[in-house]
Amino acid sequence: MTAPHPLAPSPATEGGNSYPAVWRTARGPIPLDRPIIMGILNVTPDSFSDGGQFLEAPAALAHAETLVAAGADLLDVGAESTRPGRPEPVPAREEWRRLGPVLAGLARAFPAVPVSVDTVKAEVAERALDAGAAVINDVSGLRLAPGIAAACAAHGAGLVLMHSRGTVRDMATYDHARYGDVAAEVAGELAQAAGVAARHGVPRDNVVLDPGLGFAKEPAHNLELLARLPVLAALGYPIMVGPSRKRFLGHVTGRDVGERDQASAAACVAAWFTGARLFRVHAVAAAREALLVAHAIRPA
Ligand code: HH2
Repeated sequence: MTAPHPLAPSPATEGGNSYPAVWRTARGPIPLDRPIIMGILNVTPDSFSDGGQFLEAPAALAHAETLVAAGADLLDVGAESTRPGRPEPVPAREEWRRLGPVLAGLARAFPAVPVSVDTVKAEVAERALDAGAAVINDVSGLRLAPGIAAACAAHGAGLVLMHSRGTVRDMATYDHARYGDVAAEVAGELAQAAGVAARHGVPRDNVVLDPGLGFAKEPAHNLELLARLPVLAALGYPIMVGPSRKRFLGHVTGRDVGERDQASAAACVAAWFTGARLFRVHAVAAAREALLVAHAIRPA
C-alpha cells in the first residue's frame, strides 16, 4: 500500500467531513478523487454572461465540442436563465423546445459524456432523464418542485441541490440575502433539501450540494461561503461550486463579466482547498489547468 500524500486532507483538517468516493448518476458513477469539471452550456437567449450565443442546437453542439475538448467531465445544459435582471419564467413547453434537440444531439455526438440538465421543473426533469440525462441540477434545491426528486429516484439520476431563496425571478437578486451566520444558514437549508431528496427515495450517494454562489447572496456572503465550505462539507455530501463569471468576482477584481475567467479559476482553486470537489464553469480550459495544480499540491 502506498503512503498517503503528506498534504492529503485528513478528517481533522477538513472539519471531520467525509463524502462518498463516487457520485452515482443515471449514466454510471463519477469518481471524486480529483476535481470534476462541469462545463456550462446555456441554450438561453438571456443568460448573464453568454445569453443568445448558443440558443440554436448547431451552435450549442459546436460549443459542447469545445467544452469536451478542453476537458469537461460533464456538461450542464440550461434553458432557463436565473440572471439578476428579473427574467420572466420560461414555460415548460418552451424550455423543452430549447433543450430537446440539444440533448438528442449531445447523446449522438458525445455518448460517453454525462449530461446534467439545469431545471427547476419536474416535468422538464422527467423528459430530460427519459432522453438520457445523467443528472438534474436544481437551483431551487427542491423548493419549487419536489417532484424532481421522485424523477431522479426513478431514474437513478444524480441530483445537484443548490441553495437559493425566492423564485426564478428574484433568486439571483439581493432581495433575500439576509443572514446571521451565512454558512450555518446555507448548510441548514441544504440539509432540509437533502432530507426532501431522501424522503423521495434519492440515495445519499446520488446527491451533491452547492452553496449557490450569487443566489440570494451579497458579495461578502459569497466570499465567506467559499472560505467556510467545511461547514457545508460536514453534512457528508460532495460539494459543487459555481463561481464562474459572477458579480462578486467583478467586485473583487473590477473586471467586466467577459473578463472574469481568471478570477473564476482562482475561486475554483480556493474552493478546492476548502473542500469543493465539483466545479461548474464556462471556461473549462482555464479552470482545469488551475485545478490540476491545486490537486497536485493537495490530492483529494
Ligand atoms: N449558477 C447558475 C446557474 N446554475 N447551478 C449550480 N449548481 N451552481 C451554480 O452556481 C449555478 C447553477 C448561474 O449561472 P449561468 O448559468 O451562467 O447564468 P444564467 O442563470 O443567467 O443562465
